[in-house]
Amino acid sequence: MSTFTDAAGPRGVRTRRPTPADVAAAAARGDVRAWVEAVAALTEPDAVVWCDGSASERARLLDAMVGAGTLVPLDPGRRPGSYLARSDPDDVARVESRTFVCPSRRADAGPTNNWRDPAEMRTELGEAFAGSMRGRTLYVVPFSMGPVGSRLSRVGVQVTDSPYVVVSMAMMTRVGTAVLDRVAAGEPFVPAVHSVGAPLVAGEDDVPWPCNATKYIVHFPESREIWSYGSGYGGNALLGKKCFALRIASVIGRDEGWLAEHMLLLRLTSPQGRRYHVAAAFPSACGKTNLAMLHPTLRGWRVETLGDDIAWLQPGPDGALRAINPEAGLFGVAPGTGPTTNPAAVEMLARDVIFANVALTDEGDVWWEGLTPEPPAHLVDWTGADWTPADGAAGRPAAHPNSRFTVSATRCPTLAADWDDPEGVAVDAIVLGGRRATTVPLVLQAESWEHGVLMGATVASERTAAAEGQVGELRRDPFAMLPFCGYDMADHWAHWLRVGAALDPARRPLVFQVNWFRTGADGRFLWPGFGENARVLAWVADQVDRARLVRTDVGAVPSPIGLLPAPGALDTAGLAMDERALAELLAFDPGAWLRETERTEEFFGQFGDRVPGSLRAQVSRMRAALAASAGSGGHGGQ
Ligand code: GTP
Ligand code: SPV
Ligand code: MN
Repeated sequence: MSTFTDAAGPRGVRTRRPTPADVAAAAARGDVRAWVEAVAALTEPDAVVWCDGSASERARLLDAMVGAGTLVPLDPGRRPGSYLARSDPDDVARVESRTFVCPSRRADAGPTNNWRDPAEMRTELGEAFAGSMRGRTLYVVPFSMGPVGSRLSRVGVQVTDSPYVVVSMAMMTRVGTAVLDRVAAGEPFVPAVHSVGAPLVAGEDDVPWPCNATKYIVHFPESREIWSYGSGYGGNALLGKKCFALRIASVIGRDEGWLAEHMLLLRLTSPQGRRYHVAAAFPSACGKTNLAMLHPTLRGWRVETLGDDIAWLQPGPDGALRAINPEAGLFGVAPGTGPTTNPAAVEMLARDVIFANVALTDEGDVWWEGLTPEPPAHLVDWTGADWTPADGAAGRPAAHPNSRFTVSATRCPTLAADWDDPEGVAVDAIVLGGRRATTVPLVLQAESWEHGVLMGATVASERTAAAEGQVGELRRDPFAMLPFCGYDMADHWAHWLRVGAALDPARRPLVFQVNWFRTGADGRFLWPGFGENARVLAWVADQVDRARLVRTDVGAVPSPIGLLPAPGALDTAGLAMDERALAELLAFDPGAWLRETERTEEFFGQFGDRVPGSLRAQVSRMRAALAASAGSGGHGGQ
């Protein structure tokens, strides 16, 4: 970490404050130093510090944050090297309503993104960022998404006035000066400007979690720029994650022939030692981290973690779809994480973790709903107030529903030894899913790549606490990318079709849809989930084998909505479930699916003629098949 310049220098020389356009011009020249100076002249920090991601830098920043009250150190005996951050109660999740995608033409953002004219947005940003870092330090954080130097990786530089963001970025990405060397050698970088938007007036005390009621999370996909203002939390502020690795990278991938997706990445090994790589897309807080760290209940099967939130997938020279996890850490949902649901995560969180918005125990440890069956008798809740189980009974959770942990991937006990292989892994199966109380069966296989793209395009899910909005409301979330695609969603489907066409048909991944969240008449989940999800993965692996090897046994039966497990093909031995519940999980209702296809056509309507013709044709075909099936009165499935 080094202080090489004071913003007062350039400020004194300049005749006018640079605009965001001036800042962008410096970045476009590939001149990191000039870009940083321009940002500093715009935001007027007290000092500029270049970060290197070192342990000493981390220690210094952590100490300073403890001093400032931003972090509460946890008991070193119970939770070594770990801290709790309590954010401002108005800064607890992604703000989709303030997330903007600003290509020059509105149509290129598509109907599901908030678009603003880029010139107008730059004017607004110029006003917001003017002097926004006064009284603070501007940190320069050079980072790589993916192993440094891999042909699948891309680099960025984030400037931020939040030490919390610096420490988090060093866990979530590969921060280091090697990135600056690559930029100096001509590699393009994604410039990411972040300010919490809380300038300090001289002599005034800081607050533990500075932020601003007005927020901007802005992307300029054409110049690959990110500007984030007003929030210090998660994907709003750790700009390598959703802003770069999904919104900007999806656009880079569109232009270069690859995919940046909201997907976990895992390796499944069968009792026979056969290996399968699975990439799975579920919306926020719908089970990616849990599946990525799965502890299989099926004997002899093993899951290794490669990534838990984002995958970059690229057709390889071998005709396979090769994938890497561009991140280096996990920013995972705390509530619901416990010894029975995710034992590996509990082990992962034993040390060196930064928790945000969980509860604090009287012993200086952390707690959240689901960590233990019974809550402790007394806690300090995520807002800093006293809490007892009576508060929980009254509907006031001790941990915020979107409370999270930040931890380095190397702390993950199920991490694959070769998780940072620069060549990535060849994906055998793509799994898509969401939270659906009704309609969608436990598992379904696509008949073709095109059908798989239709499945992805029509994913719907009940909203979670990961973003602002009404929890539980059903919304379309194509490929779990609704809040994360940096261009028109229908173009994204067309791009998926193109990428599939570029693959060797013999190596192209099979596509599946899953739903762990179907409920019975009593409103309870029909499927036990978690470790038992291995049964579904084992069927997926079996189907991959049937497609790739010469195997004649029947694993699936066709239906109007796709391939369902053949009777007996899904291993349910030892599952404490009655036959009726199992049948209900795998059944489909032609009437409900007919309504689903009508809603799909309605949904497609907003994208006009950008929807690929082959997807529309498939919906029509499915409709006809469903009408015939409904007419014959037959219920599908087992
Ligand atoms: P983001 O980090 O927001 O992208 O979320 P994620 O998809 O990684 O979600 P995560 O794995 O953290 O799961 C979020 C919530 O879903 C937790 O409260 C889990 O307990 C719950 N969950 C995960 N898997 C299952 C499952 O198989 N069944 C049920 N019923 N709940 C699950
Ligand atoms: C999500 O909301 O999908 C997350 C958390 O993974 S955040 O990084 O805050 O977007
Ligand atoms: Mn996510």
